[in-house]
Amino acid sequence: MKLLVNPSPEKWKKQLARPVQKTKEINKIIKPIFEKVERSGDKALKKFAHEYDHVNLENLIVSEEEIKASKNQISKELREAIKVAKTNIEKFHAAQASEELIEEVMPGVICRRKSVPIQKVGLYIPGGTAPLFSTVLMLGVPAKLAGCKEIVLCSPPNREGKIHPAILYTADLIGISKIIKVGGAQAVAAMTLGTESVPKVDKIFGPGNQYVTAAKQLSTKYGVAIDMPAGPSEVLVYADETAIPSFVASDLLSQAEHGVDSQVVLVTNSEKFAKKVLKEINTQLEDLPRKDIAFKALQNSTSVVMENQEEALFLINEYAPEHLIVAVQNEEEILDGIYNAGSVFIGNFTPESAGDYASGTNHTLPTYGYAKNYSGVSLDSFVKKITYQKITPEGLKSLGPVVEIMAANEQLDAHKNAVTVRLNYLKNNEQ
Ligand code: HSO
Ligand code: ZN
Repeated sequence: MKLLVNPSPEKWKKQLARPVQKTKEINKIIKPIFEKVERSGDKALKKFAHEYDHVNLENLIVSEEEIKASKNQISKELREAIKVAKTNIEKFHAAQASEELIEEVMPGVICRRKSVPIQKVGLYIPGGTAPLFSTVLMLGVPAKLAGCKEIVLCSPPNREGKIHPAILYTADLIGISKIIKVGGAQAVAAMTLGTESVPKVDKIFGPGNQYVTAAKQLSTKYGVAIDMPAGPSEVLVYADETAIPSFVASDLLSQAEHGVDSQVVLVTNSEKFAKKVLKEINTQLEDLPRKDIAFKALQNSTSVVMENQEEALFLINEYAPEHLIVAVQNEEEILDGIYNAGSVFIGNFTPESAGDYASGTNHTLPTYGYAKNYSGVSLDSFVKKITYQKITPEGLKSLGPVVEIMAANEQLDAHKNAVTVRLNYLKNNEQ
């Protein structure tokens, strides 16, 4: 981990810059995948499973027996933990529901707005080194609460042609039954275009590697929406000497173990504290099974000593971290100064892991600086809002002339006429 002491903005901006994504080369690989899926459907998906997942699949759809069997393939303790997490996530996301809004803006002119579920959603759950069954909760729970009609879950199979039982168990617990063994860009292509086994969806959610991310971007060209653009996961910890070095080190490492491209940043007002954290990182790293991954991630990571609080806040907001941990004495003052962050973890006893799994907030968050202009996944991500207006004859009498003059000045006479014919009708039919 690199240590910068009171660096100039140019210096830290350069050091904290996210790696440029190699979209051009990746798109060259993604486009033919979409074309093959479009042309050959399930047949193409099976071929990809053979090529990339090294497995020959007869059926892409996970059978009911496989789903039922998953329960006994994971421990009772894990099942109970998943249930607690599910309840918390449900509570927090259910509380996000907004009531229908009705406003009579002038007499007889009534405007309404209502949330309506996105009908068909696709959830992508990565497999690989860490089976992210927690992501099933983070995407599946709000999808169910929102009332989405069709929920499709895609996840890559292992070499035995199976999806991790914790993923299946969690999906079943939420009530998701359409689970398909397909991973990578081809999964996104399948949910975008539809195949014999995979329904075409309206919006695709979920994390993934660069290929999945690029495929999601491409799917938007086909009229599919995506949760948000994505890059590697990241955390920024802002701590002072009231924080505990071993806690801070554990948080930085928990993010570093996600992948070699993860970014972790420590910002502190004390060089002494920064050095203590770095020492702790080295100690804790030794015992981690994923220490090779975490070690590599730490090589691209930075500790910044920033004695001036205002400058520290400027750095945090400019970096716009996906996860921000605030472990300082004057936490409320700092929180007031934060306007760019995906999710914030406050105080010494709120590790990022709590939000990753079970506190109730969503862990699908904007990375790569997108916290400047995107929110994390929430109940809102699974609905769209339809507006309505109803105008009474009285209402049109007052609003009509406003529209007529505006339309006339935009030189759109048909627009004006749509009001005029009605006002004339009302005049002629007045008793
Ligand atoms: N930190 C990840 C979420 C996660 N962590 C899943 C563990 N499992 C991105 O927010
Ligand atoms: Zn995590």
